[in-house]
Amino acid sequence: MVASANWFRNASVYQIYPRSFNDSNGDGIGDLRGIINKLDYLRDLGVDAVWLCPIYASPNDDNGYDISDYQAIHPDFGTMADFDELLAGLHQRGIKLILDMVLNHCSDEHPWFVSAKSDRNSPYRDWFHWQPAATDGSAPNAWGSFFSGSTWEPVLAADGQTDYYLHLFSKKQPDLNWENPRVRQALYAMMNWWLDKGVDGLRLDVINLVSKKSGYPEGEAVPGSAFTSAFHQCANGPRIHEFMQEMNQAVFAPHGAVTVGETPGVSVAHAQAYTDPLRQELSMVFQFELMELDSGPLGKFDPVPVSAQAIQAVCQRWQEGLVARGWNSLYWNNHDQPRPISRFGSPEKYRELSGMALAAYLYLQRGTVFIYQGEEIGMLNLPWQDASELRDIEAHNFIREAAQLPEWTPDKIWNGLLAKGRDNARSPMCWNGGRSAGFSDNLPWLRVHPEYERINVAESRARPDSLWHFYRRLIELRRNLALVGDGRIEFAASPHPQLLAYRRYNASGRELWVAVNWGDAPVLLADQADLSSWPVWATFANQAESLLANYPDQSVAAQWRPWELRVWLSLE
Ligand code: ISL
Ligand code: CA
Repeated sequence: MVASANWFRNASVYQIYPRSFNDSNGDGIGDLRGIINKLDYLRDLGVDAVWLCPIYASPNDDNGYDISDYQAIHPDFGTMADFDELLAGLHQRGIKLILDMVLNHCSDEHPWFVSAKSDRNSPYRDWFHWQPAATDGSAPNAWGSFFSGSTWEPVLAADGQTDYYLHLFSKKQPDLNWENPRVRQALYAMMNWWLDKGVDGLRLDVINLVSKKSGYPEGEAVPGSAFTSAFHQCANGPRIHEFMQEMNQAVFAPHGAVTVGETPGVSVAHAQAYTDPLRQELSMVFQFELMELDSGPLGKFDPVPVSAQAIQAVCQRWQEGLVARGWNSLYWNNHDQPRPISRFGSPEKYRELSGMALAAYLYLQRGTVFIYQGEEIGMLNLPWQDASELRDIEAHNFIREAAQLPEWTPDKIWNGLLAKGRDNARSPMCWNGGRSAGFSDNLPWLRVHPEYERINVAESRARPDSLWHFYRRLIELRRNLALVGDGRIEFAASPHPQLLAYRRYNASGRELWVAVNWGDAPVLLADQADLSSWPVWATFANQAESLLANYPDQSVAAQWRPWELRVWLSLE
């Protein structure tokens, strides 16, 4: 039994979407050797670990989240020898590796499912969720998929009977039946195989969906959809904690592996149960409340504005909710979410200033930080021309389904995709101002951001006051300041709706203050009453050292410039 790891508490993890990170062989697709060629970049940025999105054999219906062989490297990405070299190269630089594990479903081209689908008597039949058609031949119930349409796909058997299999995502991603202990044991053996190679942790894809309610109950209808919510019927199901604890004992604990569960829709209460160390389930989870703030009445593709106060309220709820039991992850984006400066910041007028404010405000809270490739140079959403440029199955299925629904006009659909489409995050990493932004010697699989000559790694690293250097200092500060990992947190009431602030503190009395003017408009706290509402603030400004700022000079406490950030540490 390996001591349970705690390295993750002050850590900053860098998420790599391999298809879009760096192409070493000129086929327009990122690959493992491309990552190997950037290991010194990761060391220079100072990250503590890498989360690597799926690299396994897959037909790429969902870009690798549909796995057809869990222990083989997709030929687009290279070989197992390349993987071993990458792992060694990371470890030589003191960087740990977290692999992505997709356990709720596999590919319909996985041999398990090929066998199950072909023969009702296959030994693999009950590795999946099968249900007979309803009496009228239709799907067993009206559950709706994350990727539009029904979650049930019909299969006509040789005897003329139609059975349906469950897929919460695409029809090429059949859900695995976790009620079957042989399924769980096979998945545990696979994960142990990777951890035995020296992998340090696992990111668990939609792990809170693996325990389904028996009988697949109908559930409530979802506004703006012809379907009920499969998600609400499957999230945090009846045996979920039993399964997490079994997996922890069989896989994580013996290796001291760090785990982060992706848990769409998780509440603070559920997260306490998943991440309370005494329960021995997961190290932490990805919650979605910050990511759902801008979802309007018709869902994620119906974006609404988000206020600074709403952001602080979510942070406060999660920070206070997990301070005694559990652990937070802290992230603004990933391969499923749009670029954070485009979404929450000021992409036109204050791109880097708002990027610095976003990063410091969230990443100096209590939790493990997850930075997504390109975030550190302030990459933005793309001005996509039309749907032919998009590659994401979620987008194309959404376009097809929404076109049938009266509340979705073509403009509303397209504006939703521009703002929230997952291709925004999957556009190739911009390394320099050269051909294909230095990502590839050929035409990349997905459009390169048209502003790559202005926004790229080489330009950002060459400028000492850039967002890239700010991230490097922030990552270093997080790792070296124990207060960030272990300190308590108190959010300050704000004298102005744009001003957000909190303090980190510990028993020794040291304090770290973080405050931001969240918006393009300057704020002047002229009114003495305003200032007095921040008593510590005014005092603090004179008895502390400035650790991090996004303006070169420290203006007076009353005046706040656009997106101004201040981080102060009390003197010893
Ligand atoms: O994409 C989303 C935005 O709403 C999320 O709903 C996302 O689909 C959900 O969080 C599950 O994401 C994970 O599982 C999917 C895969 O497409 C995503 O890339 C992965 O992060 C199915 O494996
Ligand atoms: Ca390649």
